[in-house]
Parts: sequence; structure tokens; C-alpha cells
Amino acid sequence: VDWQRSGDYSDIIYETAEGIAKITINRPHRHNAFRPQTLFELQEAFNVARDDSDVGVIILTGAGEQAFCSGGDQKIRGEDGYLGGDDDAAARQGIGRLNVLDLQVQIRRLPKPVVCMVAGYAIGGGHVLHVCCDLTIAADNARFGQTGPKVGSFDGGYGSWLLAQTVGLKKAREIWYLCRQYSAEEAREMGLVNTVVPLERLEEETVTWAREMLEKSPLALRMVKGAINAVSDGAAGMQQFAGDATMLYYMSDEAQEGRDAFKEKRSPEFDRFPRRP
Ligand code: 1HA
Repeated sequence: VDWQRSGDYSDIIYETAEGIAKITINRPHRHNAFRPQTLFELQEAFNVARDDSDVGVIILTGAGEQAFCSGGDQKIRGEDGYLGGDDDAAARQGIGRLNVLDLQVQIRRLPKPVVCMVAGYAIGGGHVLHVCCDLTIAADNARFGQTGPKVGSFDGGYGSWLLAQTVGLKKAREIWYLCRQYSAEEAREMGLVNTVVPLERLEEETVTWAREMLEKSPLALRMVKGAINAVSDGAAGMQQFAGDATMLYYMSDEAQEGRDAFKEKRSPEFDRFPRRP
């Protein structure tokens, strides 16, 4: 794949090719642990991918073969969250952030499939990110797990109940209470990942899945993602799904008649539209 790099980022890499955007967390010296700056950049990159109408599928991954992401960078964890980088006013005042939560919501609400491509560790907050992605393709060296109760943290949001929805309640409790690590094969058996491939074939396989999705109707994929998430996102999920219904309605002659009548200062002629059974 002929990836074309763009954007000016320090902690991530943004690339596109063939309708696919690839977003790579690039802090391999910390097993791709994230700091606030990393998350600001990820949010920016996901926005770019969302707005780019040539992009149909997004891959989220980590640099190198050792780790997808090891969660929050514990070395810059302050008293109330994570600190850094240099141009973050809150960090300069010693105020921490938990802004990975914003990224989780963004991935869930993004109306295009997001595929997590995992080599090595998906641990802690990095594990939660993979749980939030639509699909996960794992290399055979991948290791999955939560560490919160070991390092003084927990994710009671998507990290808990979306995980429980994915692997079942008993398994989700085991993952959080014992903080064990699970192999790629164990993860596949519990429905936590979609497939496992040899490390050297990881990107090839992920791109194959992306290409298959790119052949499908973008609107159908958008609606299915929204529908699946609506059930677990409650009112926020319904709000997004309702927004998609509005978008489709705007695209109809019936809705456009309402707009046109207003602009032309006349009564709308809705009689020409059927009252469907
Ligand atoms: O729970 C949340 C949140 C909840 C709610 C709202 C927001 C949240 C935001 C974040 C999080 C969290 O992510 S909490 C969980 C944080 N992460 C961890 O507890 C994982 C810590 N890392 C490890 O347990 C291990 O490094 C490892 C199992 C992933 C790999 O072990 P291994 O192969 O023995 O490598 P190791 O030598 O430990 O790591 C390589 C280098 O990467 C080390 O650098 P060195 O100290 O030798 O210079 C190591 O310190 C560094 N590193 C790895 N993970 C992290 C890290 N440095 C900072 N933070 C890390 N997370």
C-alpha cells in the first residue's frame, strides 16, 4: 500500500491510501502510551478522516511490533489526570486530563468503520481504545488486558460495560479483577478480536478487510454502525441515529419542498408526497 503521509504531528502519524486512513500512535519508547498531546492529535486526525469524503475506513494502530498502546503514560500522570505537552495550558498549571474519554466517544460516533490493528500489547487504556473500535485485527504476538486495579485506575465507562457486552459479564469481571494478560488466540475465542494473523501479515489482512468494506454502501455501513451503537449508547446513541435520519430526510424531495417553499415565500405543497403505509 502506497501510504501518503500528511499533517504536522509529534505523537502520531496520519496516512491515507486507497480510501483508507491509517492513524498510528507513535511513541514506541513508551509502548505507545498516550499523553494529553497524543490524544489532541488523535482527535484532530480522526476529524480529518471523518471530513475526508475519499476516506471510507479508518485504521488505528501503534508504531512498531511491540505494542499497539499501553494506555495512559504513567510517567506523566499527575494528581488528577495526565499532564503534557508543552503548549497545553492546563498541564502548565499542573491540571491533569482524562481526554482519552473524548477520543473513545469520537470513535464510537464517527460514521465510518474504525478498525484497530494490534501488534503486541493492547493494555490498560490502550485496551479500552481497541474495545471502542468497530473491529480488531490482531497479530499472533498481541497481548490484551486491563491493568487499572494494579496501577490505581479504572475505566467504568466503555472500558467496563462495552467490554462486558463484547465478552460477557463473567469474563469482563475476570479481566478487570485479576488484571491478567490474554493471548491473541484467547482474545479471539472470547470474541474480543475478529481474527488473528501472523505478525508479518497484519497490515495486509487489515487492508483486505478495509477494502471489502470499501466495496459496500457507505450509507448502509453508517446506519449499521449507528444502530449497533445506539442500543448501548442510550439517548446519545439515539440522538446520533436520529441525526442520520434527518440527513436522509434532507436528501428527499419532500424535505426540499419545505425548504424551497420557505425561500419562495409560498405554502409548501406536501400533497404530492405519498403517505406511506
Ligand atoms: O485507566 C485509564 C483511564 C481511565 C479513565 C479515564 C482515563 C484513563 C486514561 C488512562 C487509563 C490507563 O491507561 S491506566 C493503565 C495504564 N497502563 C498500564 O498500567 C500499563 C503499564 N505497562 C505495563 O504494564 C508494561 O509496560 C507492559 C505489560 C505493557 C509491557 O511490559 P514489558 O514488555 O515488560 O515492557 P516494559 O519494560 O514494561 O516497557 C517498555 C518501556 O515502556 C519501559 O520504559 P523504561 O521505563 O524501561 O524506560 C516502560 O516503562 C514503558 N512503558 C510501558 N507502558 C507504559 C510505559 N511508560 C509509561 N506509561 C505506560 N503506560
